[in-house]
Amino acid sequence: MSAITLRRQALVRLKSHPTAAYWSKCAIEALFETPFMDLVFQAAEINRQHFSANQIQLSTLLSIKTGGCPEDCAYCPQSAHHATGVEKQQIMDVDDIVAKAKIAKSRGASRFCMGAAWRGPKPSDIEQVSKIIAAVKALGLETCGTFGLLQEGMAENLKTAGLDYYNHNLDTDPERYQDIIHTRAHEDRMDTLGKVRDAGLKVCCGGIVGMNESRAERAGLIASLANLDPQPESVPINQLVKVAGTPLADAEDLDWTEFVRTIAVARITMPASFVRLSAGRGGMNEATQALCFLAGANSIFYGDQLLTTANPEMDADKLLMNKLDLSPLSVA
Ligand code: SAM
Ligand code: DTB
Ligand code: SF4
Repeated sequence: MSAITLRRQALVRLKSHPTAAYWSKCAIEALFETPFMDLVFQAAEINRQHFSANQIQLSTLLSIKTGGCPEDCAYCPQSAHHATGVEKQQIMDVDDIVAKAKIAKSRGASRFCMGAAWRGPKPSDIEQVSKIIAAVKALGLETCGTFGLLQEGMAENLKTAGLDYYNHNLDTDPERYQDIIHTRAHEDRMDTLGKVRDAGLKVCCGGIVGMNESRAERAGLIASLANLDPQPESVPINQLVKVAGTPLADAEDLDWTEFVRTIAVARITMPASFVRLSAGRGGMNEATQALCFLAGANSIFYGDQLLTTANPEMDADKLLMNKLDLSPLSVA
């Protein structure tokens, strides 16, 4: 049996000592409906019980293999199914990646996250990324990889190479998964998350909001994350970056209060996890970001570029952190 499972199943299998409460979609919807000020206050209180409220973790992201992905994720500019103008590239050279990682470290990032536009890596890709991971790890950075679905043994290979975290998002409400992605199933993601846990890697697992989902569906996404047992160490909450050519290019804007609510609900339901205010910060003003930090977000992507789209400039983030007296969390 895999070491990660949905909490409902865990309660059946491990009745004697469940590790945390099972979160029903209904209970999470009720949290979403809490008056805004009460919700943010509750989330801020929980945040302070587990974390320093004045520190945030900084991760820098790099796309090490861009474009031409065979998957058809409706949100993604790197899918070969969508005409977005993102060109297919080969995997970057180790030296070029290490150069980027050195810059990230010198600017204050504690983790370097490497993404690849694959359905999943081939054995030869694992050999190549293992060299990359070892070289980045040797710089004294935490390492994170997001390479898609993993086959048997691959998570162990990544762990041996020096990988700390594996990012693999559940992305949307399981009940809606097939409306957003047709080339794989929610269960395929769960299978890889199990392999990642079994190999002893830390789990980074979150999702995207602003994809025309209902509030109930946002609650369904948070439930699917909060009921992972154990809960993920890191939970990226992405606001959809709308990219021309993708099926979601014209998605309805999500009101900023609803985004802050989503952060607060993630913090309350996953009290000990880092909650990352991830993609979408480019479209958010400073005050909204500050409210997200108050509501429990304690990590950001720090760098001018996400994978293929823009992120706030590092200097603008430094300025914001100064204004809010937030200091970067260093590697333990
Ligand atoms: N191919 C791998 C996979 O899908 O797991 C790794 C790379 S993929 C780009 C990593 C994550 O980026 C996705 O799971 C999704 O959450 C996020 N993402 C992709 N496009 C996005 C967009 N337009 N806006 C926000 N997040 C996005
Ligand atoms: C995550 O949850 N968000 C990041 C990271 N994990 C890999 C990716 C955001 C991608 C945004 C669209 C782009 O730049 O291509
Ligand atoms: Fe491929 Fe990942 Fe983009 Fe989906 S999200 S199209 S799997 S790169």
